[in-house]
Amino acid sequence: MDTIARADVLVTSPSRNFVTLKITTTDGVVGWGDATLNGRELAVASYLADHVVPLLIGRDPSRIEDMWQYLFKGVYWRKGPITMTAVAAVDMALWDIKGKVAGLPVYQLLGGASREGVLVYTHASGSDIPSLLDDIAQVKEHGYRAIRAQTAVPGVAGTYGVKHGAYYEPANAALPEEQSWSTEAYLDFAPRYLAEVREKFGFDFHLLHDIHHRLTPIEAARFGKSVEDLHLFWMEDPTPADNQESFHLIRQHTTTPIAVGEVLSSIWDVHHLITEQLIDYVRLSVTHAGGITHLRRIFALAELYQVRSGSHGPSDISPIGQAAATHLDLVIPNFGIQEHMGYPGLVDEVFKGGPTYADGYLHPGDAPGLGIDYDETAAATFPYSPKYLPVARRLDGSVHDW
Ligand code: KDG
Ligand code: MG
Repeated sequence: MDTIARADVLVTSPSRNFVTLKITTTDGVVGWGDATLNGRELAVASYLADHVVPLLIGRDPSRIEDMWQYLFKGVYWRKGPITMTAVAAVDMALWDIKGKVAGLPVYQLLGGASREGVLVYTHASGSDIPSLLDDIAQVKEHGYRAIRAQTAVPGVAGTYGVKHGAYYEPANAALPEEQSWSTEAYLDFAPRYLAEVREKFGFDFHLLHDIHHRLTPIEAARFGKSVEDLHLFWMEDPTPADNQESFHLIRQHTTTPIAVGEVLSSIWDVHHLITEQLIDYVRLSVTHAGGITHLRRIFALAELYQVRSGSHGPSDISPIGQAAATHLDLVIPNFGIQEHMGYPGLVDEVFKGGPTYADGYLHPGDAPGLGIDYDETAAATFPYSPKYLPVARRLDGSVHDW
């Protein structure tokens, strides 16, 4: 019987940090899994190398569900982003191996394509309204049918979501940068710039906006109400979802659709949001939510409540995680949209292949497994470089949600 012969945890930083799990079977089949958790990369690398890799050796790589249960239930300490990212990496690598052994792309193993391609949204941003409008014009030229629009807020130094150069990279410093925040300035400015976007470009594309957990429920309700005429595809993370109940309050006031999930990692983090129909899009990622095996279960629950998928796909999820997401997106009946930020150039030197983009859609391709390769020689030339997400402080100096 083919068993797991070895597993290696690889850390590289071709412009940004990525953690990758490589599983090799006794037959020489290699599976790749993404284990990148922005700003906490080495915690997941250690969890894998010190506590998971020794458990994998000699086990049957074809028993994906059993491996998932073993790593989730078997360890006693369940859930949380570090654990669920580590479990995800093993899960992805095993799906990659299963596809390679079968000679089929992973989406075929999951039931086959339900659509021709995966609708994606990308980011447009600016330091002010004119530069945001210029960026949207450029993004539209690349064929995107869905665009997330963010602009720096006057008086708020370092507003989240704004690109510096060609890419948005929030983990930007060896120690967390301190940024500022004013809810009043944001609530005054954001609806006005989103209105200008619709005024200039019309309504024939999906417009998305990320609030990044910055509002209280009643503030989020006010925001959602104020942009109803702009027909946003969604307002993302209007308030932290630690208290799932609090979304009842937002729902009572606005029909602006709501998307939540990028910092969450298990079905238990969203089950109330889903079963009470408090959100419209669930945004957990394959990489941070236990892999294909667990995210598929979350999407299956969501389907019963007419909640669609909208997975997180920033540049801090590696191309392996993005590939895994694209396979799942192609199959599930309640797919909504997939985030697609793209990567800085050096990333292509390490990660080879993966989904292809055309005309607003991604496709995972038909190579066996996840369809992506990792160049270990190139990766070794980009050593780990500590990078942290910023911290947000209110104008009075107190810490705000990031
Ligand atoms: O690691 C944090 C980023 O992934 C996050 O800031 C990006 O909010 C984000 C998004 O929606 O992609
Ligand atoms: Mg977000």
